Amino acid sequence: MFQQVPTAPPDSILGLNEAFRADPNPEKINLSVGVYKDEQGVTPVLKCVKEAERRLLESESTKSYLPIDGRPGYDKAVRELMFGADHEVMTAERGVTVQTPGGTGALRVAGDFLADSLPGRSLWLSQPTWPNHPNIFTAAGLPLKTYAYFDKANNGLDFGGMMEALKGAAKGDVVVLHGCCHNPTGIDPTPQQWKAIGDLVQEKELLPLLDFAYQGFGDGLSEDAVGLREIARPGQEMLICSSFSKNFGLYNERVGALTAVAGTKDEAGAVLSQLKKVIRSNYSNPPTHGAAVVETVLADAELRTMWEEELAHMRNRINGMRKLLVEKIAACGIEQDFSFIQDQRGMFSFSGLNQMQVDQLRSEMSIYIVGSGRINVAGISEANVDRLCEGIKKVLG
Ligand code: PLP
Ligand code: TYF
Repeated sequence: MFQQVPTAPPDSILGLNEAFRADPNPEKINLSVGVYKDEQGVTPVLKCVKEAERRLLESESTKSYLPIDGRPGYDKAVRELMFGADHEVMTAERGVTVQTPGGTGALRVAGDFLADSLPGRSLWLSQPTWPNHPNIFTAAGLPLKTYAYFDKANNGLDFGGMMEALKGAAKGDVVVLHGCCHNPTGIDPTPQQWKAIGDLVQEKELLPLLDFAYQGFGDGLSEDAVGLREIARPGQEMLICSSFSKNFGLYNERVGALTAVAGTKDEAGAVLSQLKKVIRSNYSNPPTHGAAVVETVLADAELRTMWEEELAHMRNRINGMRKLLVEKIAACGIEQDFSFIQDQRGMFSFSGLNQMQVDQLRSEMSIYIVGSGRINVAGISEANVDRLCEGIKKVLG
């Protein structure tokens, strides 16, 4: 029977890692998959995580199942981290959270919930977006539409085009917004633009779904939540998909969460019951370890301070590499203006390089970036930046 099964194409981003590994060039540079790397090119385990794991290993007394919605302490800590303890969503108790395997798990549970409980709506994705978004929501059976996002001419946000497209959304349609550090462009709305997005969502009665995978990687934990807090007006409904893969470096532990904010506490309870129904028929209940680590760190003053410092270090290193790259590009005699890289935020930068130039970087220099021209800035270091600039100069011709 299996002879009828064709080979599926590899993941457009993760597939590049395999090609990189197979490349024998000792000077190869991997700027593809969005994983943080330190100055030495290593993706470290955070010290706060190691310490939380040490404590957990000592105190763990059972491996029994978690509840379907995960660890209650974790779920509450996730909401507090996003909104702050005093926010109206918290005091009105209109938010419910389920622990999920990664941000990807949160997106899929959200997709299944929408297909089951609120059918018939279109889901709007930014153009471009993370390539797994269309995969996940198509698998959940949702009809997809796109809104303009990237202004190629100015390497900025096409805010006019975005608002124009979303004005065409029907009441009840779902709008996927990247909470911060947009993947792949690195371009986020300003606080004023977030306000206008909040107004539009409210006026048109749209359902915002925030993908929040990089809190703390842009400008800071609360700075990166300005969009989320602007959207979360009194009574406004929303969905938020959190990931702790990047900001806790817990990639392979699969730690995420889906938070649903309803109009009232009772409505939130009904939504929670539906989310649990979706989870039961999917993976039954989540794994505990990574979420226990996050919960432990967030609840302990000493570990939390340690985490915030380690997160700030990752953020500052990335933003420092943005500055260095822009300076080095100018210094090596490239005339084209790349200063926009410094204004982008998060792990990624849309470099403006086209597919042909990306292919040439790979074949002639063993420099790996995503076909869209997306560079993982977190993969740049003092040790490889000169060779990267040499490559960019070469492919620009
Ligand atoms: N959403 C965006 C925008 C991402 O970049 C990622 C990256 O992996 C995810 C979701 C998924 O996160 P996770 O690795 O926790 O599943
Ligand atoms: O965009 C990235 O590089 C990260 C990692 O299917 C990733 O979000 C990439 C592709 C994928 C899962 C995670």
